Amino acid sequence: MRVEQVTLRELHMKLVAPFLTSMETTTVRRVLLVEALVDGVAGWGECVAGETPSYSPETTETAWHILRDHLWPALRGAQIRSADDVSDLLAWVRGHNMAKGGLEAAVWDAEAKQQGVPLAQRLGGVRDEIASGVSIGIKPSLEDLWRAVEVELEAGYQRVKIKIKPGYDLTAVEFLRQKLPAMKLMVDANSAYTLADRPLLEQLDRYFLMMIEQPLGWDDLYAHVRLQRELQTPICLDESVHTEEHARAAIELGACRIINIKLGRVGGYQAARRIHDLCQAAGVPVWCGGMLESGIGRAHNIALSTLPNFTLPGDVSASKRYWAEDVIEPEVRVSPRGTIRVPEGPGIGFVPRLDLIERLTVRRERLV
Ligand code: OSB
Ligand code: MG
Repeated sequence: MRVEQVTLRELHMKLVAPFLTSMETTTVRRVLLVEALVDGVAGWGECVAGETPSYSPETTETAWHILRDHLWPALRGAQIRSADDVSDLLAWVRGHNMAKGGLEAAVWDAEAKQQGVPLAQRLGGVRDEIASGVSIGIKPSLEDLWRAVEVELEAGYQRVKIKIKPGYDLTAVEFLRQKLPAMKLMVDANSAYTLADRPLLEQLDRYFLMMIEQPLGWDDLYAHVRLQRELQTPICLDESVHTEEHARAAIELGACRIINIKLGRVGGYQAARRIHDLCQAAGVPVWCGGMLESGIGRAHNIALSTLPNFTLPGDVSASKRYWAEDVIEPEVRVSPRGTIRVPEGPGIGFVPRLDLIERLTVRRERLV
């Protein structure tokens, strides 16, 4: 196989509602799509880097630069046996996992399309539907939060994750627990706390949360080890796990009991699958996180979530929660049981809407 050309596109996509975390508010996503032409077959990937470097050091802007000036030159002209070879060719670049992940994913889609099989099957997936949960941003009031939770439970979602930050944590959790004592509930702090907040974090233990996601420093495994020792509730790491080595360290040191896997954060399917396998062997369940993706990234998240150790509902939810119109056909839909059917068509199994993609594109570059 040879990757003949790559087209980068930046799309501006307005969310149906602003998304608030402990770090920032996102209103318009700068979506970076990667189209790879592999032996005449087009595959699509999405680089999930954010508009600002608040979640990870990468942004849409840095990813574009790294893709064009460093990753593509490393792949150009190379003869590869399979999409699994791509990450090795890109490994000399330190970090920039989201840029790598977008490019690698496009080649995986193209390869599965060439073979005429669903990407999920090519990856070793074992499910024909995945369990879907939602991530609910920080709301201006508890009443607004409750309204948002009600809507999602009504729609059938299997678990609710709420974003928390100092001053919007215990009260929000206690409020929801009083309303629904048995709801599958978890919180995500996006690194908003430090070990000095231990008394407060220990109080969260009273609410039977499924897990507390990334409470402490984005790159601080050791602080999480110390916190997990004191907590009954499992810690789930997101930001702190960028590589298989981090995952191994986190598990062996006891920094977490659950890992959120994001294709972008770990640099693509090769790393994601290795982390998945490592966690499975260690008895650590994983789930698939989200990055406010367009339909292209969402489709890849569905494929990834079919692997056997993705045993917890992820943050992969319906297109309409994010977009008035999504860039794939059909859009991602969620059943009343809170599940998403894995498509049976080749590759990602959703068709890119080229007309809409064209309309939303603000920047395009063809790399040959
Ligand atoms: O921490 O999981 C996160 C969105 C952007 C950046 C980081 C995170 C999130 C989410 C939303 O929680 C997940 C989604 O619905 O796509
Ligand atoms: Mg998170």
